[in-house]
Amino acid sequence: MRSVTAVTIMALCVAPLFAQEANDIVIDGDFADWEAIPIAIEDPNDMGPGNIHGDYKSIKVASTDDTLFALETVYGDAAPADGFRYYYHLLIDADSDASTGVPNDAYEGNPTGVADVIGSDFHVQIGRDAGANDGISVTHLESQEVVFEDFRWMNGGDSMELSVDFDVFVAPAGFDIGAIFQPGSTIRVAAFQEGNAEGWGPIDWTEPAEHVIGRPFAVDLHGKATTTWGDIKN
Ligand SMILES: [Ca+2]
Ligand SMILES: [Ca+2]
Ligand SMILES: [Ca+2]
Ligand SMILES: [Ca+2]
Repeated sequence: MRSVTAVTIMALCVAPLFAQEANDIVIDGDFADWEAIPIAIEDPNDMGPGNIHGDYKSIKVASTDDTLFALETVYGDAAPADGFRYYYHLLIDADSDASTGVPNDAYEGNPTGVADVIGSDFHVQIGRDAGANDGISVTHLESQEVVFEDFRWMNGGDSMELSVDFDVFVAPAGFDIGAIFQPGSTIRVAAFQEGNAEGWGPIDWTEPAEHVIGRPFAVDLHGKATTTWGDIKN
């Protein structure tokens, strides 16, 4: 005959492995809050040995209905204070439409090598010059208008985390692409880093990933069933 304690222990053993949701992310330089969020973009160690700090390794993306979060990771130290300039750009295809915005198959007249081209409507830049901030900004790309500055971000080791409210992503007059960043709508995200660690040499481009605004992500119940964080909360 089972005791109440035994039943309780059994219940604990089959308890779901809870994933973090974007609501739990804090921009504090501690990246433990990202552990359960899957990598959206992986990029190879494809820069020269002098530019490991500007060499993208992976990107995670998360969102609530009103805020975008990202964790950008490189092969060296993210945004280091080493005397060089680094410009990490998260590209946002806000309408998931390659025919609007600026395509990322070419940059300043040169092919980028990106295979799955997006039409970036905005970018979210972390700019660094000798360890000082040099443009922590959201830019509307077709107009080149900076629409927001000084969003929250923190770096530490190989990573940096950031958050930007969706309501700052406003296209200037004449560049309207309709309703964007609605809960449940799909955006595409990619990235590039340009800097002078190797004399404004190779630029690191990544392939894109899709992200659904505010979507709860799958939680694996020890392989027995799959549910979502949203289901669990209900
Ligand atoms: Ca954090
Ligand atoms: Ca890379
Ligand atoms: Ca677009
Ligand atoms: Ca790359």
